[in-house]
Amino acid sequence: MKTLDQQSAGAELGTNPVLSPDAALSKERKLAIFGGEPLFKEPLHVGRPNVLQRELFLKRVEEILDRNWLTNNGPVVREFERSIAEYLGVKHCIAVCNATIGLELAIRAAGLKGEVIVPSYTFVATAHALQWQEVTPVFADIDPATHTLDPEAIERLITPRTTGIIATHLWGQACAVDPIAEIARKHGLQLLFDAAHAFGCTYKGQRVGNFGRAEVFSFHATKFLNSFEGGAITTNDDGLAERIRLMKNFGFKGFDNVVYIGTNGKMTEVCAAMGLHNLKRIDELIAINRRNYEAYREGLKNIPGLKLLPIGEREAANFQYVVVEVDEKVLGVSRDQLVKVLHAENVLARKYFWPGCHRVEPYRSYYPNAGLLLPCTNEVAARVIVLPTGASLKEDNIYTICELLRTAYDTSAEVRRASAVL
Ligand code: T4K
Repeated sequence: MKTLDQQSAGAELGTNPVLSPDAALSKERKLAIFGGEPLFKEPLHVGRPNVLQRELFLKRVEEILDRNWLTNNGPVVREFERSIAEYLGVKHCIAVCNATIGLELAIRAAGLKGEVIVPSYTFVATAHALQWQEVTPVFADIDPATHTLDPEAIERLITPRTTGIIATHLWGQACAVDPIAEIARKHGLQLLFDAAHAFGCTYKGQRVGNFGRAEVFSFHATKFLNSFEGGAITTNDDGLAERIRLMKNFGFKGFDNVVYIGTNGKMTEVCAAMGLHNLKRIDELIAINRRNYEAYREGLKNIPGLKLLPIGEREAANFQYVVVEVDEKVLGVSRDQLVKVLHAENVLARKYFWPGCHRVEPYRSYYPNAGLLLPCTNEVAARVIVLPTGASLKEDNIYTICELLRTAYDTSAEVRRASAVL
């Protein structure tokens, strides 16, 4: 049997980022931030798409073209939906064009109105999906240990106008499902989950996709399981599934009968083919991410001031985000200065989800004081960096990135001076 490294090397992964010829890390090497040559010739992205065994995917595309059925609930979309439902052990899966539209459909079909409690520390699409449906997102704080919604913070924000909660399973790990579900039950609130990051993850041994009234996944190109663009809504509620199916197809029930205000949320056949192709390789994709995560853990373990967020210690996780917290006082370099060091070397680390939804428009104008109730969100958003991972990254690249971070620590005084003038 091939090792993961061999499989990765044999797969078509796009261009592998290689070290610049004379830029190997050594004591004498000048960091690019000081004018040295960047360590990597090509940018290393956090969300490089995984495309394994391209020829098999292209064969599926040929079949679609031969069939001349390109979208509108075609056979590949139906197979993708069945396969997801089976994998998750959920009754219904409705494939959609992306998770943002998926969230809007779920919000509308579940009848959310007035105010809905969401984390501010999430991708802005979670809040936008509500606002787009003219529902007010009310931002609750997070647990700094997991970066996901703090159940106690939710309860403090419930008003007579509150109709629901949308909790995000962040970074490929489930949020505190049971305590949040208990609050929703106690107050008669609807509960949806933004599961964009959490395909393949479990909570108390059960796969994410089965909780609340519905959960919404993303299969965007940057997700470890991608369908170019795409998403899926999963639910065990027959009535809700039926409404979502109608709503995603303009509200059509039969040829000429429109029964709802609907939209166009359909997934295309080619997108479903990509999703299905990747779903068949899901164990391999998770194993690659896990290998990367372990390599980072090893590489970062002796660098003071950098803490890898623990993932997958008690539950199944997909390891698709490598999240590191920067303690400026210990490292001697701030998070933003560290990002400058990395970007100069072509390591395009991201500051997800800086600055938090409450500090971007329109929310910062609508609720200028929201941050007063979000101390943990503000702190976490200021110290997180997300590092590159995925199938296109080699283990060596990871150790090089870690050495680079070590150099930033060793030369922190110079880094602070250099980044001040950039
Ligand atoms: N809820 C949550 C919690 C989410 O994180 C997201 C999306 C959603 C909901 C909504 O799901 P979708 O509607 O998208 O299905 C990216 C993604 O665009 C976004 O899907 C994702 N979350 C978010 C966390 O990251 P950006 O704008 O920060 O990064 P982007 O798209 O520029 O990609 C990151 C890097 O990946 C790029 O620097 C380059 C590289 N890349 C990207 C693409 C698209 C490639 O190498 N190839 C590519 O094809 O949002």
